[in-house]
Amino acid sequence: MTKSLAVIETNLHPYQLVVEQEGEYWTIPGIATLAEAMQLRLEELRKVVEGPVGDKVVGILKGPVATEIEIWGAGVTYLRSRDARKEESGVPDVYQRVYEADRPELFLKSSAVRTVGTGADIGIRADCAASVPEPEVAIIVNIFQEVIGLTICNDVTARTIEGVNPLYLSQAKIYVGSNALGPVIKPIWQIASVSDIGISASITRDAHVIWEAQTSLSALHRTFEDLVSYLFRCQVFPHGVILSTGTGIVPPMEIALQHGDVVAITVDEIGTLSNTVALIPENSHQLSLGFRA
Ligand code: DO4
Ligand code: MG
Repeated sequence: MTKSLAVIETNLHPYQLVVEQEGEYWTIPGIATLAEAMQLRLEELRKVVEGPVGDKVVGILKGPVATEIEIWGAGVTYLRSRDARKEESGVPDVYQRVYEADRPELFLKSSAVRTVGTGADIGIRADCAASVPEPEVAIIVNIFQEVIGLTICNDVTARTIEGVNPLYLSQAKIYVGSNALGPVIKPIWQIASVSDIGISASITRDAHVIWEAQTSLSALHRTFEDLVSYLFRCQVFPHGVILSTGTGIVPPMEIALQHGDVVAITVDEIGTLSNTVALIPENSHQLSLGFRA
């Protein structure tokens, strides 16, 4: 029976790393969080995870993160993404050039508090006409720059804002509910052939699938090693890092997310990340503090 890694909220810990098997969770002897697991070399981690588990625990499944770990994104790493950006942007040349360049596009995407897991709401900005899901495979990278596992990322994007000007990237990429990860981390040693991994996504509205598409990791224009090596240049990641490797699936221009839509992303070997879309009001900060609008 294969084991996955999951992060759950328990009475004792908001982000407890556990072994998941058929929907049940078990503690990992000597390791409480994903940040702690990132301190081990891949082979050491493998021995611990494949060894005897600890106690059975119950908790709420969250995105597989830890408070200290940053989530980064890579962009324009598939032909489909390059073409979609060229179509939506006033400056298409920027995307053509980065697709062809040796240096990839890399950007800070999210943190633990800005990440949701499967089943939670993802957000669309009230001040953006069209937003889209970006179904991606994310790699979990330890402090030795080794990929220890894969998870699914929905790099939800405020398409209109990014299209107006590429310098608005952070506003298009980072806002309430803009990052979903999960449902679990599939350890890399359990994956026979990474390039054969299929990725599919759908948007369901009022019980009807209004859009679906597929790709596979074989269409990724960069290697994991290349992306990791650029990400670690002139950087420190003392707790490891999660890097979402970019989208190869982008809805056509006429499709935009609406409040109540359900986005499901399925990746072979990992599972399905499913989230309902919620409209994020412009005054969400004041509302979160209980202020009156
Ligand atoms: O260039 C903007 C970001 C692109 C991106 O997120 C992707 O290709 O996945
Ligand atoms: Mg993306």
